[in-house]
Amino acid sequence: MGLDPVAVREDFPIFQRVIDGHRLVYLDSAATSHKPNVVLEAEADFYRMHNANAHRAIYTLGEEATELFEGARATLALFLGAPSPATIVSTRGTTESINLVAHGWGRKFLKPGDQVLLTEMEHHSNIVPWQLAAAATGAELRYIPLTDDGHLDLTDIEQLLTERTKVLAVTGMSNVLGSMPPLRLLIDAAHAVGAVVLVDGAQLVPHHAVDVAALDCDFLTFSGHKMLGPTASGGLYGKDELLASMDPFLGGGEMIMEVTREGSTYKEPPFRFEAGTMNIAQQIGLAAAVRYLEAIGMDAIREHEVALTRYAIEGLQEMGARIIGPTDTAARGGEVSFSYRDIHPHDLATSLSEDGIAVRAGHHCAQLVMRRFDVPATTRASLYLYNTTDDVDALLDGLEKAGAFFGD
Ligand code: ALA
Repeated sequence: MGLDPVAVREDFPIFQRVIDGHRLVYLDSAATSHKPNVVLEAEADFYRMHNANAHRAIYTLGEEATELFEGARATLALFLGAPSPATIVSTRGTTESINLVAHGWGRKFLKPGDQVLLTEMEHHSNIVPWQLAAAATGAELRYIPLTDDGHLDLTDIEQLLTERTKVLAVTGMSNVLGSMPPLRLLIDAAHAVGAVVLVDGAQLVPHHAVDVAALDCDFLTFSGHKMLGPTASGGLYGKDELLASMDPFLGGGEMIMEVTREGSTYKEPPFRFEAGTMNIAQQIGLAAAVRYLEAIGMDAIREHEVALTRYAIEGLQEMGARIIGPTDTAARGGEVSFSYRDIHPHDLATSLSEDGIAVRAGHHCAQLVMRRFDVPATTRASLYLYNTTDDVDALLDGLEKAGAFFGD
């Protein structure tokens, strides 16, 4: 049986909110998702019953905290098809994970003349860390362009992906366009020229089953708060040998073997990359989110979102909205960017908010995409497992109302 979003909503206390007399119509899960009771309880239970620092204490609470924190790592490893928990580094999310790789791997291994291949659909968090690494090492950045319908334009891929390419960093699902690049094909092509591949999974992992072993990516980054987990939860998957070859990102307590006046030696991964007190409660909450997603089933979630995305795109098109991104739902997720008449996205979002409808308006931290499609900003409705066709209908009604108010 398919997913029942109405039943799912019962698990999320926030949907009891009434905003200015309206029910909450939340269409901004690409920015952050809401949290079911099981996640809120898991985090609160840690603080109520087990709170202590992990990896440091020999007393009962300390052992429990360590066990729960390491248990969360094991849960994430299984969820992503990773070969062992040691290949999962706990981080505050995708931004930190990409910075970790750009710093720990990029600054160590990139040399002048090497190339870093990105795409024009990347979020700033998968551009800026590489710009910093390129500036520090003398490497060059190159970009895979986009087609008019918002997919990667792979026409010149053989000129872009060469033996000079040392790393390909690519999103698994665009936060603006929704497009899903052909990861397997890109990973195989990158490996054929000796490049490593980082997949930005911030939008992909919450919405689509991911198996890092089958994908054969070298790194995968993800954010817990976009997949029903707490803010400041998330992680980095990295292949064993790559993580082992990397320099630490942050220095501090618990990531060292020995510290002398002259220098330090470091622990093996993942602990080498986990300096200081970690996001213990958040990772425990994230593990609860993963168990919740698994109980519903990632395939059921994907199926629900494909149908709802199709419904939203068709409804928007019927109203004359311009969809910025692919309209075919086969290779895209539920991040639906659009412009409507000539109404500025901020005006549109403000007008929708008056009816309790939450959408994001702006450049979505993806200015290269805005430039490519020649728009200063878009309005974006993003869908998740708790959204219904009623939510989409509310959006369409809200647009009609805004159109009457701002229209010509
Ligand atoms: N990256 C998040 C978004 O696309 C914040 O909204």
